[in-house]
Amino acid sequence: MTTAFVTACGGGGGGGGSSYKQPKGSAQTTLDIKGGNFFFDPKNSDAPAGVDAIKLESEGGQHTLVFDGGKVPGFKLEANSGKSDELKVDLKPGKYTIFCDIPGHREAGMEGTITVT
Ligand SMILES: [Cu+2]
Repeated sequence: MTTAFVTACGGGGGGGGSSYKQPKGSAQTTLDIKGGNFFFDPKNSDAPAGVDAIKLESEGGQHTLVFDGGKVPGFKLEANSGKSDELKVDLKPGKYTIFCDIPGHREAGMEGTITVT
């Protein structure tokens, strides 16, 4: 019998989203999405396939914008009241679900889609 010492202390919660690597090239378009308690406006957006920028603007409270299902690993926008956050992303055609990952917000309605064609 061997006792494996697997210490689970590595990492420590990551460095706050800096692991995401933005695609090269300029964005074809910028999706302006407003986040509030508890909604995205617009809820459903369309974007051309390729490199686009997504901007989250908080209309009140702290909110995030992430992709569901690990479709875009590491991508996370985070904005507090009156602030905005923006990142570029390379999107393939398809329908993506986005949501705010702050506990309770998605359930309260902070969910939407981005349809890429
Ligand atoms: Cu939120």
